[in-house]
Amino acid sequence: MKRLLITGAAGALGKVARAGVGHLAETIRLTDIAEMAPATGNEEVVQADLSNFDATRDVIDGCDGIVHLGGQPTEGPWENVLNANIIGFYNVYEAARQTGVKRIIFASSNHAIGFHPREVTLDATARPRPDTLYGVSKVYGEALASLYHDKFGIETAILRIGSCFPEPVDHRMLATWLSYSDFVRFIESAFTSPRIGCPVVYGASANREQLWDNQLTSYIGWHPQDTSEPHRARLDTEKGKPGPNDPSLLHHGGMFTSFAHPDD
Ligand code: NAI
Ligand code: 15L
Repeated sequence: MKRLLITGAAGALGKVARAGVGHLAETIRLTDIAEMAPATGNEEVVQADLSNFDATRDVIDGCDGIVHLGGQPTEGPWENVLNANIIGFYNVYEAARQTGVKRIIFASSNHAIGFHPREVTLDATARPRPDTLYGVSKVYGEALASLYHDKFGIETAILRIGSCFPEPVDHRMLATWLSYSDFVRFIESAFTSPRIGCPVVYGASANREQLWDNQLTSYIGWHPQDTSEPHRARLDTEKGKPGPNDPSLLHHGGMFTSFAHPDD
């Protein structure tokens, strides 16, 4: 690639991507509504609000690929979900169409399917069952990705990320944890695979407990290498072993299923 754009570059995963994928393109363009560290090496830094179409088009113009991480990253007021995700996701896809972007990674979330009961293993064919307005916005983003692939030929790897943090912080994350290194490996696979189409991939490391099955999208060639298991004993000590009816272990989305309406 000549130029790869990372949105949400000031955020947690944006910083991880920034540190890990510099080799994937001649130039890495970084964007966020928030301030970012100054450009070094082959980087360009452009501050922009993705809810503004013209600003989004300017930042996307000249890019071949996008790692789209920017937006509202959890449940929050409808106004935030609407601007950053509903409007923001549309702006990214429409600007990508107008400027000829070929391939996108869309950071979706397990909260797009969060209300499925945990004992049902899900694959890419699972129907959406969002657990929050945030989850609804991710289902909508996935639908946009599908439309812009089928109608306009833009490929998207839809990554339904579990819990991408330095380490798992509770028992649910023993199943949902995605290590930073496996996240970077996913970006590499999605941009080096010859053809990806528009697959739904679940973003979890090679944990002992698996809620998700990526067999249907194995052609991408992503092989997670890390596991949450070394953290189990620490979590048992710190948090105590959860019982079978622990509310955080009833659904794929954990406690998000019990969040109140964010505007109440
Ligand atoms: P984060 O909150 O650290 O980063 C999000 C970034 O988006 C922030 O830097 C923020 O300034 C930027 N942003 C928000 N509104 C914007 C706008 N209107 N225009 C431009 N930039 C805007 O979140 P994190 O953890 O890095 O997540 C990145 C993406 O991955 C998000 O889309 C999130 O929904 C998704 N994700 C993350 C998971 C995780 O475990 N970290 C799990 C599932 C999904
Ligand atoms: C997400 O979608 C959030 O972005 C992240 O902060 C975590 O809450 C994660 O899901 C999770 O389910 O652990």
